[in-house]
Amino acid sequence: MKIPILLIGGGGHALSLIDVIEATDEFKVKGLVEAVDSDNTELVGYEVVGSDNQLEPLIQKIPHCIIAVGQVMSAYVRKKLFEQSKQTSAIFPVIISPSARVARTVKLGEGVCIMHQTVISHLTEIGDNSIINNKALIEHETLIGKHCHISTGAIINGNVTIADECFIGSGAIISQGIQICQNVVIGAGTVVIEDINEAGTYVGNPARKIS
Ligand code: JB3
Repeated sequence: MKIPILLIGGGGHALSLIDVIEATDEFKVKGLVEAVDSDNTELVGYEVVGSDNQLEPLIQKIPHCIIAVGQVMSAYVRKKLFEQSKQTSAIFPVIISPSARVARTVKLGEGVCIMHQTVISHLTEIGDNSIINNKALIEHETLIGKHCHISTGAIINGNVTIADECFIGSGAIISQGIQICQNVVIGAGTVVIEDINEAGTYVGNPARKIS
């Protein structure tokens, strides 16, 4: 029997996540939890069953949940919702698309979502509440922190370290062995060939800091 799961958030990322969940044999979407000021009532056939101020009673009824708010410029909302839910009896399962390839030794934190057609090689570790979005490639022995989003089609080569709360944009390339510190945003298509030791936003080939 499929496990009912609560999605916290009901926008674009929730749509991507719903498609991954619908493809699994493990989980079925039971409902969405929206922001207090949202007037959304449903999303592609799934009901909004409440808002953040009803999180605790909702989680008592449906303990498995996943943060379905995405992140681009900041991990703030995803991290806040994850930590708020963790103070209840919430269970954050790992969700893996059946079309993803995840090597046997990969370690995945709570609430990690591995989306369609991603490839994750041996001895890689991914921290709690991180998103590995559709078609991303993460090579061997890479360490990715908590609350990160590796966006669609990004390429992370071997032995890379990415600290907590980073965003790696679509199609970005991170060369082998690179280290990226906490709170870094890498724009779409950026090529990173040197370590990044200062929080901020980086774009271009080679990557340069713009803010
Ligand atoms: O790049 C890709 C493939 N996806 C992006 C994703 C990773 O991030 C997507 O294109 C968006 O840029 C973004 O998706 P997200 O976060 O779903 O954004 P948006 O479509 O704007 O929807 C935000 C949803 O989160 C809305 O339903 C908001 O009401 C909800 N939301 C915002 N703050 C919240 C909160 N929901 C709850 N429960 N609590 C909040 O505090």
